[in-house]
Amino acid sequence: MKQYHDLVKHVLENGNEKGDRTGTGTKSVFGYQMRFDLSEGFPMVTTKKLHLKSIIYELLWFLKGDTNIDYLTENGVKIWNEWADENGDLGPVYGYQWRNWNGDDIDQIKEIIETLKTNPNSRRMLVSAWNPSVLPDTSKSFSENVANGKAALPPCHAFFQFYVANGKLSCQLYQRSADIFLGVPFNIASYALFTLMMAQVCGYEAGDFIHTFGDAHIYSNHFEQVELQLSRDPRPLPKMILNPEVKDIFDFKFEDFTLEDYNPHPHIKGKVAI
Ligand code: THF
Repeated sequence: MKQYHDLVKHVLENGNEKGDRTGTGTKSVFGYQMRFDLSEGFPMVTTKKLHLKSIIYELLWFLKGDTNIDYLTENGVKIWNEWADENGDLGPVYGYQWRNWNGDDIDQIKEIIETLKTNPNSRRMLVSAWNPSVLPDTSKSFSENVANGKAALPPCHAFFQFYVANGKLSCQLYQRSADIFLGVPFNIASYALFTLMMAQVCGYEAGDFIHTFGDAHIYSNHFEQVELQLSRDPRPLPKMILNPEVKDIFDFKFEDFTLEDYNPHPHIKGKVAI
């Protein structure tokens, strides 16, 4: 994953020192793009071990339209715990906006699948999680915002678009804010997986995943970790095999995914900024 290492190096070398909401401090750039040809392998970072289980369950949870962390907790996934209220709720975050935009019964995922099958030249195949009417009030706590019908956090991966050419399905994501050490490896794998799933159920080969960033930052308490990571040599990419029987995007289960030949370097711990 040369693309990821190039991003880390670019931000370390050119990043602005910038304060942030969490009070941690970052090195940050504005605007950057990576491209992954999904026929070359599954883009999982190999220079540290990634917890694929969290990535798969989080994606299945988004697709269910679920916004309570109980499903994640039941499956041993803790990555959303910090932001949920005492009932496990996060408010109208990703899954809600994807499947029931603004509470208006608009299922963005279903509509895109229909368009992908019937009018793949369309330039309107976008999904937005960014909904200004439910953005949180930053002077309030996560749980106060949820109690007021707002999202605990504004979406970081804010919107994405699909594109079909030569029988291949590509996906481009715009991520407004990106935690390069912790979040980005998850985000790449998650959208790459989503693209493979969408390609299978709509009858296309997988094309490219294009990852476009707004504020891409390395938190100051991750500098040591990224230096260690950069000192390691990237290894060949693994392969992701999907159960070919699944023909409906909402039917995928955890057991339908098999990752082959993933031989990463050991995990590197880092604290998440809240
Ligand atoms: N906030 C911050 N500061 N960074 C993020 O990446 C982030 N997200 C989501 C919402 N807010 C964010 C949450 N996603 C981990 C990974 C993804 C997260 C949150 C946390 C994390 O701690 N990963 C560890 C442990 C993995 C595990 O337990 O499964 C890791 O080492 O990868 C980005 O969308």
